[in-house]
Amino acid sequence: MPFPGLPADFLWGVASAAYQVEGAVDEDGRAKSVWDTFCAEPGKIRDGDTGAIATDHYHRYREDIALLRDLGVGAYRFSVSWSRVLPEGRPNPLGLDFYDRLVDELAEAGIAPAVTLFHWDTPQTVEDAGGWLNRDTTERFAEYAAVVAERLKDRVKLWMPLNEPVVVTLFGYALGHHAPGRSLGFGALPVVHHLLLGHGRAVQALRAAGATGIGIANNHGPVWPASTAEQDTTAAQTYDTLVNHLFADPILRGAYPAPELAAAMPGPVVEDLEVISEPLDFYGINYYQPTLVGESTSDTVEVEGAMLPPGLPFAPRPITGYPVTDFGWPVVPDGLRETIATFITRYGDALPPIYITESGCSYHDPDPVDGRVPDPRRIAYHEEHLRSLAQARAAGADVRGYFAWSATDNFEWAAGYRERFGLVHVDYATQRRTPKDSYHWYKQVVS
Ligand code: GBH
Repeated sequence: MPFPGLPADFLWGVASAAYQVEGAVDEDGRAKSVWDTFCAEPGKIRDGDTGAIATDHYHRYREDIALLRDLGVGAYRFSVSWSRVLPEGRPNPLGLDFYDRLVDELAEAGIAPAVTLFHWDTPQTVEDAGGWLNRDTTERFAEYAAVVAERLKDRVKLWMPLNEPVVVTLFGYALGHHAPGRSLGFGALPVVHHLLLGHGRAVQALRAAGATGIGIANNHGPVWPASTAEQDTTAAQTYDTLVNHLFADPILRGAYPAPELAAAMPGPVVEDLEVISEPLDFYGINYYQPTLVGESTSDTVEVEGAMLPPGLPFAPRPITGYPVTDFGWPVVPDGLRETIATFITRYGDALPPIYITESGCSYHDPDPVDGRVPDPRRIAYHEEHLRSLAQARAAGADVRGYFAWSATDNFEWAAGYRERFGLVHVDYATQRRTPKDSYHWYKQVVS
C-alpha cells in the first residue's frame, strides 16, 4: 500500500552504523577505534555500556537481513568500520570479507546496499596521530574510501563518505561527550574543515574507482528563534550558521557561510573548497528535531548531558508544546518539511536529489509479550514524518527515499542501550530479535 503523496519508485530503507550493531570488536583483525577507547573510560557511557557486543550483528547479519527481506525494504544503510578494513593502515582481508558477505547477502535478498564510510569510529591509531585535527587524516580517509570502493562498488547503490560531521565536531571535539572526548570549544573548528576535505577527497576516490550514487548523510533541522526580539533572532542565526550552513554551504556552494569561519580554517582553504564542493549525486538529510535558540544567558545550558561553555553568543532553549520521545526529544514532524523547504530556498539548482538518510525516535519499549512489542508512538512518529515528507514533495522537492533509524535497537552512543530506536526489539541478554508493531506497520507502507 503506497504512502499517500510518495511515488511508486520511492526508496524505502532502514539504517544502522557499525559500532552501534556489530560487536565482535576483537575479531578477525579489527583494531580499536576511538569508540572502544571512549567506552573503556569510566563514566562516559550511561550504565557503563559499551559496543563490544552490541547486537552481535557481525555474527547474526544473516538473521538480520532475513528480517529486512521480510520487511520488504528496498535498501539497507549500514556503515563500514574503518578499523576493521584498515587496522594499522593496511588492508585486512578478513575485515573486507565481512562487508563482501554482507553485501552479497543483501543482493540475494533484493535489498540495495547504502554504505556510510565514516559513522564516527575513527581508528585509534589515526586519532593518536591527531585525528580530524590533522590534515593527514583526510588522505588516510581517501585511501580507505578507495579500498572499500574497489571491493564493493559493483553492488552498492548509495555511498555516504560521512555521517553527521556536525556531531563529530560538536560532541566529539568541542564538548567531549562523544569519542574522542575532546573539549576544545571553538578550537574544534579545524575539525570541520578536515572532515569536509576528507569528504571531498573520498568523493574523488570513489569516483576514480568507478563508484556511482555518491552523497553524504548530514544532520539538519530548523533553528527557531526564541522570540522576535533582535537578540534572539541574531542568536538563532548564529546557531543556524554553525550547525547547518557550516556543514552544507562548503559542499553545495563551495564557500564557508561567513568570512570569519573561512579565516578560522587551516590550510589552503580556497583550493580545498574546490575539492569539498565536488558535485554529488544526492544529498542525504538526517532529521531529528528543530532547535529553539535565544540570546545568551548567564545560566549554563545543557545539550544532551553536556554543559555548553559559558560566554557563547546563543543558548538553546527547551521546545515546549510538542510531545517528547522517551529520550526527551521533541517530536516535530513539520520540521522535516521546513528543513527541506529551507534547503531549496538556500541552494536552489545546486541541490541534488534528496534522501532522508535517517529519522527516528527512542521509546523505552516494553519487553516482548507473546512475540509482540506494541510501540504506537513510534508508528505515529514515522507516519507523521512521512506525511511531512509528502508535503515537501507536493511543494516540489525532489525527495527520493526515507531510511528509518533504526533497523534494530542498538548501542545509542553515550546513552548506551537504554534508548531504543529500532523497528525490531533486541533482548540484549539473549540477542533475541522481535519485530515491533512499527515493523509490521512499516512493512505495509513499503510493500
Ligand atoms: C544520529 O544522530 C546518528 O547518526 C545515529 O548514529 C544515532 O543513533 C541517531 O541519530 C539517534 O541519536 O538538543 O537534546 O534535544 C543524531 C544526533 C540528535 C544530535 C538530536 C542532536 C539534539 C538533541 N542528533 N540531538 S537535544
